[in-house]
Amino acid sequence: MNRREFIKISGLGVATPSMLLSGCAPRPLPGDGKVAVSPTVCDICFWKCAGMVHSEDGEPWKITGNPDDPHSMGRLCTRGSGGLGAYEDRDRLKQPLMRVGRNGKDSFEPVSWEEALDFIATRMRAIGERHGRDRVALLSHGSGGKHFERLLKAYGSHVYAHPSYAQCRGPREVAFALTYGEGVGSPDRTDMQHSRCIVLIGSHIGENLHNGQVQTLTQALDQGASLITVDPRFSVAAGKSDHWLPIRPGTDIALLLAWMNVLINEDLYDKDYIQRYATGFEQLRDHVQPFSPEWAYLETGLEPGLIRETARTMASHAPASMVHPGRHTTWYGDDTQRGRAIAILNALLGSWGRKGGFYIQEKVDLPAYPAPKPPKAKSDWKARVQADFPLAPSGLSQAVIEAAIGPDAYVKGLFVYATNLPLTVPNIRDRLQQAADSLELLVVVETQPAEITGYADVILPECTYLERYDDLRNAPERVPSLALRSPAFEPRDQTKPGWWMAKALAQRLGLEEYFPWKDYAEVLDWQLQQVGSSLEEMQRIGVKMYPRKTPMYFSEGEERRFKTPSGRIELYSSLLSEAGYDPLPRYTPPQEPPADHYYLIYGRAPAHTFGRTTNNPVLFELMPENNVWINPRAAAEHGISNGDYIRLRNQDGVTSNRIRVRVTERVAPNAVFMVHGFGHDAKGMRLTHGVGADDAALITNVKIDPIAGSTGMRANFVRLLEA
Ligand SMILES: Nc1nc2c(c(=O)[nH]1)N[C@H]1C(S)=C(S)[C@@H](COP(=O)(O)OP(=O)(O)OC[C@H]3O[C@@H](n4cnc5c(=O)[nH]c(N)nc54)[C@H](O)[C@@H]3O)O[C@H]1N2
Ligand SMILES: Nc1nc2c(c(=O)[nH]1)N[C@H]1C(S)=C(S)[C@@H](COP(=O)(O)OP(=O)(O)OC[C@H]3O[C@@H](n4cnc5c(=O)[nH]c(N)nc54)[C@H](O)[C@@H]3O)O[C@H]1N2
Ligand code: SF4
Ligand SMILES: [Mo]
Repeated sequence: MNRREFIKISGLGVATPSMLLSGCAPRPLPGDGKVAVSPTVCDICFWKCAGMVHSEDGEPWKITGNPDDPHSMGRLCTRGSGGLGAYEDRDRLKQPLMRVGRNGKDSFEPVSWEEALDFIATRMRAIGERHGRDRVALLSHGSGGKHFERLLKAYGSHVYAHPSYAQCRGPREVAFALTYGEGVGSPDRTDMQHSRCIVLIGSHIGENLHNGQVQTLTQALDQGASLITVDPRFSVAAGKSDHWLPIRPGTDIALLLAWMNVLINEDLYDKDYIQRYATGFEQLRDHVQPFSPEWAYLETGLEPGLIRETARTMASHAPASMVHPGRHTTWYGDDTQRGRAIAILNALLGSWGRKGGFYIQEKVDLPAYPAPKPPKAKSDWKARVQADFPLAPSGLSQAVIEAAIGPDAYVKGLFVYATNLPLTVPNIRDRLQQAADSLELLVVVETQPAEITGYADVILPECTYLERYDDLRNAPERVPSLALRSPAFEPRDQTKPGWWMAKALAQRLGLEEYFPWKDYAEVLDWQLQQVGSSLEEMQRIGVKMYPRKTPMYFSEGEERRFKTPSGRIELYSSLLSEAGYDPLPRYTPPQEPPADHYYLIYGRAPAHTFGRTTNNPVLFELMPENNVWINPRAAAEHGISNGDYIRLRNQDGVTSNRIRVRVTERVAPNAVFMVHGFGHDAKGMRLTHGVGADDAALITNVKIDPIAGSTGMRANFVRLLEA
């Protein structure tokens, strides 16, 4: 294969930010035109709120929450309301693009859909003949990825990974599955509106705007629930808390062990629940003996009295006492153990399966559209791609990229759908370039000219979620429901929905039998007919609720079998023990910052989702750049003032873009905080290009979790430099 270079798609014309924004001036109320309303499911983040898109004479007006929707409770967040900006963004991809090499220089040229799809199908066939059909992988994030998953399955490949596992909630899902036999799932099954006590460990709900969760947290607080927030930063949630525990970063397991120590030694745990459901209590009791609050004080910096008091508060409200499992949990590489400690603490409080703790999820029993069963995969891909992580239930994005490097690579073709890998998977740019060099086919399905497109052979422009159907939302939750995403507008330019691309490729590969429908409306209507609805009905109502078939909580004194090897809640994990890992959570002290360095902490801001919205003109207006939070003490030491621009240099000598300083007491003197998703170097994203700094660039020390295989990103440190 030829070596190929990373190409930055550049803007097509010269435009000033105000020109780029001008399409998005606030809209007047509708005039005399024809107003239409159509249902959607928001795709700006993964909470999947259902809403209604309002337009006048086909022109966008506004998006509102669907009042019947349990995810949004009728209200969309800032980002969801700004979703029209994704449709109107002038920098969107407009047509299929293909890499061409001329005079030793690569560039992208516009091609027709025919040409792009023929090229992909031809390369896929060649890979199948030369190496086997099991060698094409998919990396995807978001609901539309399903269409490509179906395509690859039909083709004979089963290699897929989503960054929502190894870069996000993987460790907590593995931890809860080891303990309770099932994960937390999405939406998180937290029964917050009934909680009397809520513990947030680095979960910054309020900045992390998972809509329904923010609303239920608020509801709980209005009803007088106690809130305990563990965060080295004075987050929005910390500001609403009864207790803020400003923990030394990376020492959460020490705190969790000390809390267990108090609950057990002061006899505050739910004895009946533990006796009825759990196994391994004696081992746990012995294990936590050395971890007194006094011991934890030296690790965490939190007063022993405060640790005792908060443990007692939790116990006094149990079982309506919920220690939140967090969501983005890939922190320090011991994340599955931290997740286990959280799961065990909840078992001691008896909160799993109990009102105010964690409810039992249910979804609609929705049949799939009739199609033949896809062929079995020819090889055990996990044994080839991620053999070191037998307990990881899902694909690891970084391992799939690794498995695409070199002449003997296992992965020969790769589809990337809606994930901007260079900013998403830590320390991956070089490896991604090497993978691109080795791969015989790299297809990127995108809406924007994001960084990932620069590595592609072919870029397929998808229309936004406002211009297409996708699968029905059928999420496991409190009350089962279905929600419809339907097109509010015709796809702009030459963009197409993912389902259309997958079907068109299937036709070229002789796989039509797996896509035996005309278009996606037919699939949805058939499915809805099976559950007493129709596309016509859903087009009107958007969300339909279904009755639960089983109770939402364990009933009093009920016997239950859990899906663990022992059939019980495993405080002591038999699977971890058999696989040679610590069967009870063990604390490993975190790395200390080198001299003159600060802990690098990152997170979310209400106005944006990662890097996918920073070029959205509506949301750009709300928050054009990120800033770096610095404690006044550190600022004074460096002679830095609020509003100054500085650069950050990490422990490995990597320097960031310039970033504006926010001097604030809300971050600890030994740490700095920044919002993820800025500092784009993709030229085609003209609004956001070069604005703010990218935390991913500074995350070069990656701590792989030995159990979940996920990428811990928080063991990085920065110095402050003049810009
Ligand atoms: N450094 C650092 N890394 C992180 C995180 C962090 O905080 N810091 N967070 C981690 C977490 S929690 C997660 S979940 C992951 C998220 O990782 P990603 O899902 O990769 O997040 P985004 O950067 O938003 O990239 C989404 C891409 O999809 C494209 N896109 C948007 N809508 C559509 C669509 O409708 N169709 C198609 N085909 N493409 C679309 C966007 O243009 C964008 O390029 O990142 C993880 N990585
Ligand atoms: N507005 C908005 N909301 C979002 C998203 C978004 O992009 N934008 N993304 C969504 C997604 S996919 C996810 S996964 C979630 C992520 O949301 P969460 O799971 O809530 O957040 P994290 O990013 O892990 O946590 C960031 C918090 O952890 C704190 N922290 C840092 N180090 C430590 C430590 O060592 N110990 C403790 N206890 N705390 C620490 C930080 O100060 C910060 O407040 O957000 C979701 N919601
Ligand atoms: S929380 Fe906000 S961005 Fe996420 S799906 Fe709901 S409305 Fe959309
Ligand atoms: Mo995430």
